[in-house]
Amino acid sequence: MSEPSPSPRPPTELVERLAGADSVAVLTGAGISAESGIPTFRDEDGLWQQYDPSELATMEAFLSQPDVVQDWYAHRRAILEEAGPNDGHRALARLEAMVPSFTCITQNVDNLHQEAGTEHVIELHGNIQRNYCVDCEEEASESVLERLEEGEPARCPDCGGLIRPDVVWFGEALPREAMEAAQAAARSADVFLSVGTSAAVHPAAGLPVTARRRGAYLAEFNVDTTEITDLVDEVVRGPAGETLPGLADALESADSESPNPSGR
Ligand code: BV8
Repeated sequence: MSEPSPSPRPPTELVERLAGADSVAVLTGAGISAESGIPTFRDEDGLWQQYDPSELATMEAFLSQPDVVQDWYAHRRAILEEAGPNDGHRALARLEAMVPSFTCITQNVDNLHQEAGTEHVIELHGNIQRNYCVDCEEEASESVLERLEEGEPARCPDCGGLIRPDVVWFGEALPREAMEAAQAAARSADVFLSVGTSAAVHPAAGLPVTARRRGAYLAEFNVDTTEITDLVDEVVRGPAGETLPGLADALESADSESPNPSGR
């Protein structure tokens, strides 16, 4: 069997910065899950090309057509059942073990960082695997959702309220604790990586800006330019499933060559 091709080597400046970093923060978006087969939002084949976000990812849309919105999230959970973390998610879990303080701030709702083994994950936009009743806020089990009669929305068995996914819709505030923890991580980061995000959605997109303003070395891992490309110190162009393993490999060899390897 042929050897896997070596991951592309990242720029040395970024590796040196990481090797000397106490605190590293990463903001991830849908792009890191693209190689797991999960559609992004704004790419040509993305979710928003087929659906209008205001039609499905707002409370107004949910209240006006709850069964349609519930079906859309059930469809996305079904895609997730076939998907698993990719080499990009796994590389971030490796990075976490090699730096003293590591925070993975994700806009994704797919749980793949946790499945890849990353321990310190901040979910800014919630998690599609969790659902709850809009009235009594009781967490809803999978079986409640399965009872989705054709055209009838799933309802809470206790109070009859509508069941919604535990994600942040447009116009909804992000979970306060998550946002405060993410801002603290951005403010204290020596190195901040923006991975697989178009940086189009706020307030998450403000985190790399905060980090850079507070002196972090800011690198962007993406296949394309984004709203913050002009701002970053370094662009690592390519699919995260290839560029992040290359970064983890390079940091690992830098650590093994240095007299006092970083890490916990
Ligand atoms: C709020 C739902 C206030 C969950 C989502 C300031 C300025 C401008 C606008 C606003 C602002 N403040 C608020 C707004 C309004 C709005 C907003 O930002 N609108 C934008 C569109 C203009 N923000 C909000 O409404 C937020 N709420 O601010 O509330 C408030 C305060 C108090 C009280 C009440 C209210 C809520 C934002 C969250 C919305 N929810 N999704 C779900 O169904 O999933 S947004 C959606 O976009 C996802 O959460 C996603 O995470 C997020 C960001 O998208 P990306 O992850 O970046 O994905 P995208 O497809 O855009 O890009 C993919 C990238 O990957 C691309 O760059 C591509 O090149 C790259 N890529 C592809 N393949 C790869 C790759 N990179 C590497 N490797 C690859 N293989």
